[in-house]
Amino acid sequence: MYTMKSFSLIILFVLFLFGNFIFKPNHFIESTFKVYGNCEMCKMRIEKSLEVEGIREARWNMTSKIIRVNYNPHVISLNEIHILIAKKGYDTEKEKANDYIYNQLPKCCQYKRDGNISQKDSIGTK
Ligand SMILES: [Cu+2]
Repeated sequence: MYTMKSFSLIILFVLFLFGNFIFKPNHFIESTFKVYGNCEMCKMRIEKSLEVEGIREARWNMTSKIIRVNYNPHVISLNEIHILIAKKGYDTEKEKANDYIYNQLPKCCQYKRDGNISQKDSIGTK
């Protein structure tokens, strides 16, 4: 049964090499966190910012300010998701949007920022 054994070993080795690749597409998890915004337009911008590879669905609730993101952590990290949103001018509970981008939002979309998050550096282009 020597050949059978080597065959099994080869199969195991191939699974080890490509397993991550093969199983990637179905590995989705869900995360919820706070994103600051006001209206339907904000909702559109926030959700559109997450139309990228690795994210299956993103739904922001205008009332609760909570976003629910269904994503593949092998493709995109939660941190990257926060950054994508902040780059569109919206503070999340972890990332603060760049002031310049925030100020370019329509007045009605300029949500209250005071005390939203204890801040480090803001995200986005100057
Ligand atoms: Cu808005």
